[in-house]
Amino acid sequence: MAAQDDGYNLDSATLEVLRARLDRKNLDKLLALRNEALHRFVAESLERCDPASVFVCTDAPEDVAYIREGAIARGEETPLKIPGHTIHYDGPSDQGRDKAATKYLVPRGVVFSNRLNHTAKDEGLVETHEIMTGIMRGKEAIIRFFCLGPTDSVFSISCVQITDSFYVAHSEDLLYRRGYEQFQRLGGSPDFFRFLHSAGELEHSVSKNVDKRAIRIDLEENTVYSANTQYAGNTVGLKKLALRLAINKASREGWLAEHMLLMGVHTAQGRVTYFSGAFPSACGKTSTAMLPGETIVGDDLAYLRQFDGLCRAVNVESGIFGIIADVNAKGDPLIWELLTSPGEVIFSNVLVNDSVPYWLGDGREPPRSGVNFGGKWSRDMKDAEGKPVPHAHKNARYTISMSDLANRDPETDTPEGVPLGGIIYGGRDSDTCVPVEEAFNWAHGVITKGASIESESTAATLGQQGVRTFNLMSNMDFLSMPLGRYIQKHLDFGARLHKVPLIFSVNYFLKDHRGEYLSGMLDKKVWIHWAERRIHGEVDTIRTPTGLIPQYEDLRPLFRECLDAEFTREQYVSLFSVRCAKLLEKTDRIEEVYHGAVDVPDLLFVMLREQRARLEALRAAKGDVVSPFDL
Ligand code: SPV
Ligand code: MN
Repeated sequence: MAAQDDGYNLDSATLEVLRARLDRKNLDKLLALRNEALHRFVAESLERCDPASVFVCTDAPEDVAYIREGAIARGEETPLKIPGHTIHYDGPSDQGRDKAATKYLVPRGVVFSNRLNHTAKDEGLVETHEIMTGIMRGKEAIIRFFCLGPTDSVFSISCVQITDSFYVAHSEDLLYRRGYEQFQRLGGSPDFFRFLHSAGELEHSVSKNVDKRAIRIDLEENTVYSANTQYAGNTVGLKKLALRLAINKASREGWLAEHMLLMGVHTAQGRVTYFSGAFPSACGKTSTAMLPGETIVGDDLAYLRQFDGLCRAVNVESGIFGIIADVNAKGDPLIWELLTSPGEVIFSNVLVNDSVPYWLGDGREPPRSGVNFGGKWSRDMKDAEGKPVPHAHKNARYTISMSDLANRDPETDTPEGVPLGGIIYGGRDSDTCVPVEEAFNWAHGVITKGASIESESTAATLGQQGVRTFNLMSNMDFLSMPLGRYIQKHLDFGARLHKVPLIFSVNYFLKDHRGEYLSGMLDKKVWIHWAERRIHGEVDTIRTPTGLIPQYEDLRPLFRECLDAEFTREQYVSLFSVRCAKLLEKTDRIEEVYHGAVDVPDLLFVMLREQRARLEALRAAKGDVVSPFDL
């Protein structure tokens, strides 16, 4: 051990590496954190990746400015016309989360779900180390510290990110709470998350060696490695990579780490009720959190804990990495305002012409030509099948800090979080589930709502689109334990609460026989206000085989109040009819998913069997599709 003047002991080999790799100023910033586990991780990473220089970023504004400017100086971002706006491009094969390249490193002998992509840890680590060896040569490595959840809170998780991408480090600054100070509070504890990322060799500013793309998760070491990719879902460690570590940590500690929005729903009388909501990517999560008249706490990730028998939740993040397609002045006025005013915004993978960004569904005529993630684009371009090439990618995004939002909830940074009144589970479903339905109770909600989500696939992950995909709690892509065990954790969590949040399913995507949507963009406001009234016991319900649905006479005034719109009995019937045949097919599919999976609670099979029996009875009595007036 090498004793230093201030009494902090660090082994001399580690100290030597750090001294050789960092200049005095950066070394001081790093050593001031007095954390042996951190210093070892940094030293090992730098030795392996071999960057030309290292920058340690504290919470100081001048350090953060260095990163922001570095992204532009290195061509990872280019300024746009509006001050503060920049554009970043990911490569053509780097436009979404890469599920195939993402694997858990599982020690031999450990039982892991075969639905989750994994590989043997010893071999996987060797491969990862090989890929990482020398990967930062000639580049500058950035070391940044963040806090997941509010700082100085029981929810806080400290994180260190090492990356050679100024774009990644800049995005993280908009998306997460700075955590250098929080790291000091750790008092040397090794209980923090570690992320090592390299975009690898770049060609025209995008990752070149895509065949060597690897995202590897080591749950034992709370460490994630990510190489040869730039897309934020694969690289911003704090986002989906941290979620995988957090799900594992939460399950050991008795709380929940969820892919959920968090919002305050406000009544005209001034009452505020908090909801969380889990939706697969691109299914209306951000636009629910950003509903006009309500307040946003977060749009993507939430931690839930119990305090004195009540459920409280926080936003893990402090910014939004949102899908930009279909954001326009009419449907998302608040986001539109932000994306068209001065302030810090990173656009990714949109079309740029004359320093102005354009995206799909922005309500504007696209220019004749420009540059997008594929390079030069022009209106007359056709793909291999002769179809016009769209001007931007469907999964193009914007990155903003929530501090700029006028509708940001005042409790967003409260260390004890907000009390949760309701949880909504949604998916993209054109023909099966009603727009809103309450579960009979917590366990019924966990099993038949959260654990039964299906969604027609979208552009947020690489692969075919429009395929109905099972997505447990919309967390399927991020699960770090067998499905059954994760469900049991939810059941246990509710069992410890004196007052459980009510659970609802929602579906914004029902279509008629012509393929037209049956509900309007903002109807979600009515569904959530109905749920709010249920939480306060102010409206009654109609019982169906799958849950409790609204009565027509309660929805009609809500449409008037929330949207100043008429809601006819015909609309009600088309939206809220019980589609027995479709629901039976869904019940079969869900049961099939869990068949043979490890550790699935018996209760799940019992509840699905009971649901099937109720649906069959209704179908036998009243037919395949039953009007809510006939229930
Ligand atoms: C999602 O796809 O759910 C996102 C964006 O929130 S990503 O970072 O890609 O996960
Ligand atoms: Mn998400």
